[in-house]
Amino acid sequence: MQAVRFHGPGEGLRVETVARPDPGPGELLVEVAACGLCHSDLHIMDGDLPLTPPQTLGHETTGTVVETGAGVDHVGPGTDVAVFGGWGCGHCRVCTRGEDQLCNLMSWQGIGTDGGLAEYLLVPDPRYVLPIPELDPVAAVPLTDAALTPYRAVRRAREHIHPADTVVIVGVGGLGQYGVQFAAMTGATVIAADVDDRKLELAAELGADVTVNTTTQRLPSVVRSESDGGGAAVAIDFVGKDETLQACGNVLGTGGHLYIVGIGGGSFELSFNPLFGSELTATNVFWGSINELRDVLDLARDGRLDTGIERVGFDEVADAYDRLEHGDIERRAVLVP
Ligand code: FEH
Ligand code: ZN
Repeated sequence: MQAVRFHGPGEGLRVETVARPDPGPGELLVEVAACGLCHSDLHIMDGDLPLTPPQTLGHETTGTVVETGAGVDHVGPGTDVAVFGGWGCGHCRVCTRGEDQLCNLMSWQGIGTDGGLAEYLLVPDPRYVLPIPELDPVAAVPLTDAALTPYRAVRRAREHIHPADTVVIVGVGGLGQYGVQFAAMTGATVIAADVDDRKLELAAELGADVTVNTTTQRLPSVVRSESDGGGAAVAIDFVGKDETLQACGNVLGTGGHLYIVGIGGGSFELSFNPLFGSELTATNVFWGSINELRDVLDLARDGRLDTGIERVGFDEVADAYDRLEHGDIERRAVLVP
């Protein structure tokens, strides 16, 4: 089968022919309908994660079950599925509560285990495939990561968001555009901040009440005026660099909460800062749980999510990652084998 293989930092990606996997006991073979290209893959290609190359990338996958190993009975060949990609050991405390993504990053689909940028994907456990009988598998593929991760952030932030509050979304790219949609569902005033007007125009279409281009506008003054001087109740950073984390700190009001989703490697000092509100809380967000993926699939089935995609073929993957790195992908680029 064809697969997009990573051979180590600086080695780039190669489309190669590799053996099609055979599912063993408890495993499933999924014929890939689509697999998303994620900004996190760029960090992987830069060597920010200790992968053992060669490795098939891709952690955002949908497809059709074509073969199952012994003992797999709840889903059979011919079933269209969304693949939960945060694969773990399956039996530790976080796995048994369905938050397998918190178990071990190096077990994940497309991180420590061959991923979905291929014609077929071997899934290690039937708990990781969720049937999607009412969704188009190609259109649904961003739900498994680009939507799932922001959903977890907003679900965790929900207890700190009242309808009269202001929520700031920093970075409205592949994940932030879903963060806007979920934040808008809370009823709060949603302020979307980015450096790219095209992304901000999309954010406004997807539910942002106010958009701020931080290259020409001062985010803190916009947030202060939108929040009657109180500052934002919640800020979600989908970039995660020093400057965006600092920008979030500058806009949170007293008792505000910062959710860090982007893995830009930045840091955020919670020490006293006269420009910050007091008693701030910051947390990072790691992908989403199996049941949160069920929630996202339900929202999509009910027509409540806008999941735009850009289809690419194997021979266009390298160029698509290059465009992603330069901010030239508007929705989610997805490989359709
Ligand atoms: C993927 C790989 C490594 C870290 C984080 C991620 C996220 O894109 C998963 O949502
Ligand atoms: Zn991702």
